[in-house]
Amino acid sequence: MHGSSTQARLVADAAPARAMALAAAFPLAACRGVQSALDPAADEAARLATLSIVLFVGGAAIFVAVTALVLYAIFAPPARRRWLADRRAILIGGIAVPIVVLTALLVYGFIVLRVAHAPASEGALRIEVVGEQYWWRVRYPAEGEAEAFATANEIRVPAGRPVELVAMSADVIHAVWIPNFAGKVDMIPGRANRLVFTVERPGVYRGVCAEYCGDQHARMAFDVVALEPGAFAAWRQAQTAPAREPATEFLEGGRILFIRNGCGNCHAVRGTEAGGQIGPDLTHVGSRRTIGAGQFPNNVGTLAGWIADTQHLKGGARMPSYGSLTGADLRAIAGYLESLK
Ligand code: HEC
Ligand SMILES: [Cu+2]
Repeated sequence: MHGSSTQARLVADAAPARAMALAAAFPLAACRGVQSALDPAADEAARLATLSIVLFVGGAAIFVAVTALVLYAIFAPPARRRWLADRRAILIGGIAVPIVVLTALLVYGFIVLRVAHAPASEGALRIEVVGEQYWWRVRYPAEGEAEAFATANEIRVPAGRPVELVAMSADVIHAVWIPNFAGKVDMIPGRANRLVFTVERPGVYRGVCAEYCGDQHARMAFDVVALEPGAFAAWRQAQTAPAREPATEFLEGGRILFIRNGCGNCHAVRGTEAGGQIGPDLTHVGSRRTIGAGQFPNNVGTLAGWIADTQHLKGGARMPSYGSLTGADLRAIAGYLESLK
């Protein structure tokens, strides 16, 4: 009995300390992650993170110094703080120091940003990303042996090679932001803005739309996968291929239903008669990690749910709900799409 109550007291005593340790770790934990500007995975984001830290530390130092001076001016004995009213103190502290400090930070900022805006080097991989209400069209132009292809809501890049991301818009202003890789860049109709970065660390990251673009702006995200060069080449090769032939009668039924319900008017499935260009290319939709522009994990269940009630899951998306499809038909269409690896 005695032992357990001591133990209880020890646990109770440790609780505040543990809570404090947790509270201290929390902001640090928030810096890590798939969508964090403070956890850089590419050169450009690393430069921006360093710039942010230098500006923050500089600002904090100035804040502390000014606060100390204010407290001194209020609480020091009048005889000792008289020098504060001296003309020289004002000239140095009020004019000379701010000019030197701000000029130094400004020049440093210019140097960092000039490197960041340097044109892409020769061998950069060009990827065109088009913002649409409320999803991302992604195009890989032909390059050497590799043929051009389109995909959606997912960008894959090789690690160690410069990437030139060309940002465009099909309707209103969007902005593309992959915090772990680089800063934001606006997607403006009729313009092509560029973003250049080299990914240093393979992994899975997340990008978002960073400019309000309508009802579902908040549900306009995408997956970013950085691969080793070999794995990237294999992925690119697989994406240029036409869609897989259905392997079973059930999946063949799904393909027929896909065409019969008019899905092909908006979606392309290369290698079939579906050639629509209004919505995302679905040729290899089964190989993507998520659907609905980064909203739902990609599996037969979420695919069926998406098709049956698009407007409930993402009200305002430019795709109608297909609530009148029977369960069997939904399963077949979703199964077919899931098989398109
Ligand atoms: C009027 C055009 C239109 C029609 C018809 C249409 N869709 Fe879509 N579809 C879209 C648009 C636009 C999106 C992107 C919505 C968003 O995320 O904002 C989309 C998204 C999807 C997605 C998710 C793709 C991804 O990568 O996130 C799937 C799967 C899909 N549609 C399947 C279908 C099926 C199956 C049918 C037929 C039963 C169909 N669509 C009919 C326009 C259409
Ligand atoms: Cu947007």
